[in-house]
Amino acid sequence: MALVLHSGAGNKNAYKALIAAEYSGVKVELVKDFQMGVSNKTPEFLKMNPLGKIPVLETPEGGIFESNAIARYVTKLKADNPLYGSSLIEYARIEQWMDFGATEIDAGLARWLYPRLGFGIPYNASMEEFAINFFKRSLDALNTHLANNTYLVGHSVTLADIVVTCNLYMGFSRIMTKAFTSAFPHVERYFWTMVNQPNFKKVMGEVKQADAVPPVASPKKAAAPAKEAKPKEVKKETPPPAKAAAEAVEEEAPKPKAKNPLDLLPPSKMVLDDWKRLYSNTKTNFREVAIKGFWDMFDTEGYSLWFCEYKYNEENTVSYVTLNKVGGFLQRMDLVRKYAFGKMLIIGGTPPFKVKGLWIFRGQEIPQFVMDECYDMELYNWTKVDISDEVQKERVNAMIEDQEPFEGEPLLDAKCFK
Ligand SMILES: N[C@@H](CCC(=O)N[C@@H](CS)C(=O)NCC(=O)O)C(=O)O
Repeated sequence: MALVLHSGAGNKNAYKALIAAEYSGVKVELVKDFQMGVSNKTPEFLKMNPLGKIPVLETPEGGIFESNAIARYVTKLKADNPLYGSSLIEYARIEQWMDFGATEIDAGLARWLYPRLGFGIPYNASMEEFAINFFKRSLDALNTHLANNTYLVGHSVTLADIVVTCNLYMGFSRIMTKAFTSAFPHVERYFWTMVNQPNFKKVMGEVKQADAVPPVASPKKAAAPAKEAKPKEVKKETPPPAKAAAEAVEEEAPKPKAKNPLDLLPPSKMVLDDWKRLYSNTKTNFREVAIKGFWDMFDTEGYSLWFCEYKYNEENTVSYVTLNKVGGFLQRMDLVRKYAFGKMLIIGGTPPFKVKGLWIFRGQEIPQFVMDECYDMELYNWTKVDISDEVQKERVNAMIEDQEPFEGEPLLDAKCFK
């Protein structure tokens, strides 16, 4: 009998086991036609979880409730699962971060979000202030840890990352706007890196950050009876336990896809793909062939060149963390691949490493949708290249060809976005 997870399709607590299952090669199926308020009230369900809460995992040996316990069980079905680290101390730290997720992130978020949704404790402005400060303290600690660590424990994804990301998911998608999260840049980087991992994406789909703090639900709405019985649409976030009150935050219907504004610009004589090909195919005489070819084809009206420099270079104290950070940035720039080319240099023989880059964007400005959708952009200072200045032009050349030393220092690595 396959393992059956009893939950709606978009439940952040159910995601924990589903993502762990993807990493572990374990088959877990979501129960069919789950209806909140109906399916979780049946005698069969209550036998598996007397609390009547979801998620519940149905196994051949009976039910398991509590999402962390379910995720642990699924993880342990695979012998020596790397999701549980490779030593006792790693195991302990994985457990530590999972507890942190439950008692700091989940609890902190609940105190802030649920009163606004009219669930549980009634909304009160000074209690909210306390809740936000409590939560910020937790996020600050997480941010400090992530300044020097790509993952919570060790050098790859563990169950701690799965659980804590699922805990953060509700915050990012429901209440933590960009204005709030920008104070925690490492948490931002971590969260977006995690939710874009293929095994997370398969389960969570595309994650979007909340663009506003939900308004306080009116007492009438808050007190309204649960609409739990309404069947859920697959792949949409199931509101938190407060589904009754969560009426206040209606799900939006998908909007038709608008044409990219860059496609509306006057045509350019420069074909970016030609440049990308020339760059990739030039193996010798790079300066004479590729760099010369670049300036021959560069269209100053259709494209612009930009230098970028990481704002927090002093934090780049660990080489692989710095490399991962840049790698993640380039992954997230995928949305602009048709309209951009970039070089990112990781500079220095010893830490802290400097990260500097060169980008070509279609149009005369950095495209707004990139600024809006790729949070890394804000972590860099951007300066438009003045190509009438020979010194700046030569710097462009040096960056394109990974010149070493670069500005007097060796290169740790050079990455290309093409
Ligand atoms: N600590 C539990 C939380 C379970 C929970 O609160 N589930 C909510 C949905 S996210 C629920 O079933 N609420 C229904 C209710 O409170 O009756 C876990 O991690 O599994």
